[in-house]
Order: sequence, then C-alpha cells, then structure tokens
Amino acid sequence: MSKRGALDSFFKPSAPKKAKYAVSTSASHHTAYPFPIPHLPSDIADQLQFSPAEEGRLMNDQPDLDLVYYQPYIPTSIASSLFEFLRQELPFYRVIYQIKRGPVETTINTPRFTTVFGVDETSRFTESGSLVDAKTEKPIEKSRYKCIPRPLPHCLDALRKLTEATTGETFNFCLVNYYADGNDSISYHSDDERFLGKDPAIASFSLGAKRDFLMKHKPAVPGAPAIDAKPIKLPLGSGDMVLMRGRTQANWLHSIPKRAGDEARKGRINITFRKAMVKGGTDNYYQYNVGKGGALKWDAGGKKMAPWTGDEKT
Ligand SMILES: O=C(O)CCC(=O)C(=O)O
Repeated sequence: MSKRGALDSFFKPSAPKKAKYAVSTSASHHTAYPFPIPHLPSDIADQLQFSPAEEGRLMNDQPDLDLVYYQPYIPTSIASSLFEFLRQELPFYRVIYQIKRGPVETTINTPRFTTVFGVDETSRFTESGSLVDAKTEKPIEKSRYKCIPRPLPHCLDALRKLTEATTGETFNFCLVNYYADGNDSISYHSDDERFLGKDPAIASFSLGAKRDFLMKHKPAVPGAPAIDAKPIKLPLGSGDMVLMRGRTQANWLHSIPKRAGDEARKGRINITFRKAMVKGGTDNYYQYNVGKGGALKWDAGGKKMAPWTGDEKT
C-alpha cells in the first residue's frame, strides 16, 4: 500500500461490517414489510435440510407435561450464521402498550424486541400477498382485521415447513423475539389464549446466547389437591428446539428470566411457530409484537437495533 493509500484508509470511516453469511439476491416482498427480507443464504438453506440434527427427547414425566426437547434441532454448523442472518435481516419492534386493571392504566414496555408474521385459519395469503377468505377464496372484507397481516417471509417459511414435517403439527404464525442481553426477558406466562384452540402445539427455537427456560406448574385451584410437580430449568443453547404440546400450555407457565454474566451479554433469538384459529388471534399477535411504533433494524456497525429510516440500500 502507498503512503497516500495508508493515510486515506487511516482517515476513512470504517466500512460497514461485512455480513457473516453470503446474502441471497432473492428476497420476500410485501406491502406491510418495511423492507424486503432476503431468502436464506444457500449454504444455510442446504444445511437446514439436515434438521433435526438430533432426535427429540420426550419429557412427559410430570403432571400435564408433554414436551419434546431437541438438543439441537438446527445443525451446529449453521446455528450461528442463521442467528446473524435473522438478526440482520428481519424488522423488529419494541412494543409499548397500555393495560387497564380496574381504574388503573399502566404502560408496559415490552422487555425484548419482537416481530410477527402470519394470519389465522380464517384467511390465507395468495401468491401475491393479498388475503382471501380460507373457505370462499374471495378477498377478505376490509374490516376483518385492525392490523395488516404479513405473510411469513421465505426464510422463516423454510423453517416452518421443516418443523411441520418433524412434529406432524401445522402452523400459521411465526413470532420472533430478540433478547439483546440479559436485561431482556419474558416473565412467567402460558400461551393458552383461546384463539389457539384446545391443547395448542408450539415449537420454540433458540439461536445465539444460551438462556435458561424456566417452567413451573400452575397452582392448584383452591380446594383441589396440591399438584406434585417440580420446576424445570432447560439451559437452551443455540439451535435447540422445544415442542410444547398437549396439556402443557393449560397447566404450565414458562419464562426467560433476566440474567447477569458473560453469556447474557450476547444476543439471543427465539422463534415460535403457532396456529391461531380465529381472527382475534391475528389482531392480538400484531398488537403485541408489531404495535404502533416504527420498525427497527440491526445496525451491525453500532451493534444494536436502530430505527429503520429507509436510507440503507435494501
Ligand atoms: O424466548 C423463549 O424461549 C420463550 C418465548 C416465549 O415464551 C413467548 O414468546 O411466548
């Protein structure tokens, strides 16, 4: 390098960070996406076909528990590049909403980044991305949803298809959480909303940092005999998948608690596939996972989610 060149490069702002995967030239487009979402890079797509990397382990030795734990499901060779790809290429949101308990209104700041794709069983997307009624195949009435549902992009649909083939379940929704560090969390809850129907199956994937997945049985109803169930701690690693099914959601709570330490300084992505049966499920999922704020996109240079301004070349 000439002296001039060396000086130039010394004063030049650092080039945007190179992606740790080969970006595909094809992308999924939809009017409700803030930007196109690239298809999986071919090496990730190829290796993904070797999923599940390990047989699932059945966990049904406690009351009402029916889990299958894949350690891992996604081949180790691609878990880290799939994490980098999804963090970089998906739009995320930091949803703020109000809840009213009696006369008291409280503002909830969701303690993680979220995004969602899909539509419930009453509708389906056509090839062009418009919505038709699942039974009549006619365009849906404008009043059906308060939100604008988004189809699963090709990159997540590939994982949905594999998950359906492995589990024998079907899914129409994909929710994604990004936990930037150990301060991001999800508190104890169960995915037992009525719009999921009875005994819903939920496939839950982990990528990136290892985080504890805690489970505990719901308390017995007053007057009923105590339930002899021990709490569970699954140290979910990158590529792992937990299939929760049967009576699990009706009877168990789960959470990802806040954590300190080195591992918790890294980001983690969680992907869940679910099946919403009625239109209320669609509005609920978009309200709490997209909300009303602007989209965020991973800023590789700044190493954080940043408001999407539309300036970056897509
Ligand atoms: O991040 C996880 O592993 C759990 C996510 C979860 O419980 C949810 O999205 O309902």
